[in-house]
Amino acid sequence: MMDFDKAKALVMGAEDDADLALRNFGALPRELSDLETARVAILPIPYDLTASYRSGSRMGPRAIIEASHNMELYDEELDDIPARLGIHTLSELEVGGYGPERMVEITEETVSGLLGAGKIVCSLGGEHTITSGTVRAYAKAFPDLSVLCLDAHADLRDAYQGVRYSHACAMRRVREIVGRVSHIGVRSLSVGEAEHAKSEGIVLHEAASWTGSGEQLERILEELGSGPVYVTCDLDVFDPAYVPSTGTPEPGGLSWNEVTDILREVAAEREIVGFDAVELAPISGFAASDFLAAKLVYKMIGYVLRREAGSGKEGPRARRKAGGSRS
Ligand SMILES: [Mn+2]
Repeated sequence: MMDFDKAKALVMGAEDDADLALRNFGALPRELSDLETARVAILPIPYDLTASYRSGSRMGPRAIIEASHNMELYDEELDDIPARLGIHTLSELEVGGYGPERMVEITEETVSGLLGAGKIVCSLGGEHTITSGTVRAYAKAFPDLSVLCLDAHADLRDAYQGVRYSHACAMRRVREIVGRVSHIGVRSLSVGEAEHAKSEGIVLHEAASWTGSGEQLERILEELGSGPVYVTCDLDVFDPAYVPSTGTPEPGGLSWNEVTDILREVAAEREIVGFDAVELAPISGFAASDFLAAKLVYKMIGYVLRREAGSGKEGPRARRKAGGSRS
């Protein structure tokens, strides 16, 4: 990754460039967004064919990327510039004309290719069904993968309206691929899903009982095991007061601080190898949800940076922090 001072010069230079009209995540200068050198690949998957209430999540990736153009690239919590990892934004995956099973296959192939090139892939939905494709690719590359699922819904139906690759079945499909899945923020499920969860011994950490205590976080880490973790964040895990722009908003959700506390803890204790943010269905003229989603993605990238910079894999800034010479 790029060292801090060089990234700082580039970021400050880009700020002064009124003509900067790059369409990538973060409106990053070329040096920070080249595919070859970037550690992170942003993959927009504009797909919402199986949406059951309000469609529009196909517009989610574009809204997140546009919001990210107005986001500060300095992270005050980390006192760092997460973009120095390098963030490349791919063009939108062309899946709009396909049924969900084919979309999942195309997603899997694309993500597999990116993993082969050593990228951390951040997929932007689109509906939650995309996660079947990303997790398939990740499970092949990381056999001991676990999945952290932040979602208001259990998504444990075997089929919905006759469709097995429906957004309402997203985690049932993921559970067929990966044994260790931890669900946080659940507050909406059918009686059939509740019975399935009970009979399979699936623990659903309900939003109403989530306090973010050390004990609860410890339990989540236990459920995930010690291997690499994939994070899937359905934005409806947030309370609609934070994120009203989703296909199926549910009252009683988590706050920004609760979600980032979970991500910070998991990123500190486990290796997060990939993530997605799904189900943002932008509401025209209402930007708060889009901005939150963009910042959430950048936060996750920041936590990955902190782990990689802190692990000694990368140099100058980590050493400088250890030496305490920076103030
Ligand atoms: Mn959901």
